[in-house]
Amino acid sequence: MLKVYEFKGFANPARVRIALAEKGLFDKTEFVQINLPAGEHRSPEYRAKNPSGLVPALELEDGTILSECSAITEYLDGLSGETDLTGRTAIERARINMMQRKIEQGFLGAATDFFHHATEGLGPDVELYQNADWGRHQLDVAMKTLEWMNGVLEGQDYFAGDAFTIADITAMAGCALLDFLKLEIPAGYKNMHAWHARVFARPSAALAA
Ligand SMILES: N[C@@H](CCC(=O)N[C@@H](CS)C(=O)NCC(=O)O)C(=O)O
Repeated sequence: MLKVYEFKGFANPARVRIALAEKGLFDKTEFVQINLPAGEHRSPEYRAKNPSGLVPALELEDGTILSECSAITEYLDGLSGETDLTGRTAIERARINMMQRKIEQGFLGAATDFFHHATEGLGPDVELYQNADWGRHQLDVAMKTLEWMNGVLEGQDYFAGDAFTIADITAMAGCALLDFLKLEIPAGYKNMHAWHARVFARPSAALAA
C-alpha cells in the first residue's frame, strides 16, 4: 500500500493523483489530507516526514518518503517496468525531462508564485512573506510560457511528442491552477485548447481534483 500526503484539489497533489491513475495504482493508495490553509504542512509532525513542508509526499511501506512530483512520478513509473510517463530510451528521457522542467518552472511554478504573492494565497496565517510585484511579474512569465507551449504543440499532440508523458501532467496542473485563479488560456491558442480537451478527457483527469 502506498500512502500519499496531499491536500485534495491543489495543483501539485493533482500531478501525483494523475500519475497514480495513469499507472493503475490509484486504488492501491491511501490519501492523507494535510490542510494547507490551516498550516498543517508546517507542523513538526509533517516536517519530520517532509522537511520542505510541501505536499504531496509519498510514503512507501518501509517508511521511505519521496517528495517532489517529478521524483514521485519517476518512482511510480518505474514500478510498472514500463516507463511510459518518463521515457524509455536516453533521448526520450532527456526530451521528456526537458519539457517537464520548462513547463514546471515557466508555467506551473510561475503561476504558483503569482498565487502566493499577488493574491491572498493560502491566507494571512500561512503567507508570511508576499511580494505582489514579483507575483505579477511571474504571471507574465507564466503567460509567455503558455504562448511558447502553444507553439510546441504545433504538429504534435503532446508536449514531448506523440505520447502522453509527465510533461503533460505538469501542464495539466498549471491549467488547473489557471482555472482556479479564473484566468483563461487565450482563445487564439488553438493548439493549447485542443491539447486541453484531449488530456482532460483521460480517465486519470477525473481523479485529479
Ligand atoms: N516542487 C514541489 C511543489 C510542491 C508544492 O508547492 N505544493 C504546494 C501545494 S500545490 C504546497 O505544499 N504549498 C504549501 C506552501 O507553499 O506553503 C513538487 O513538485 O512537489
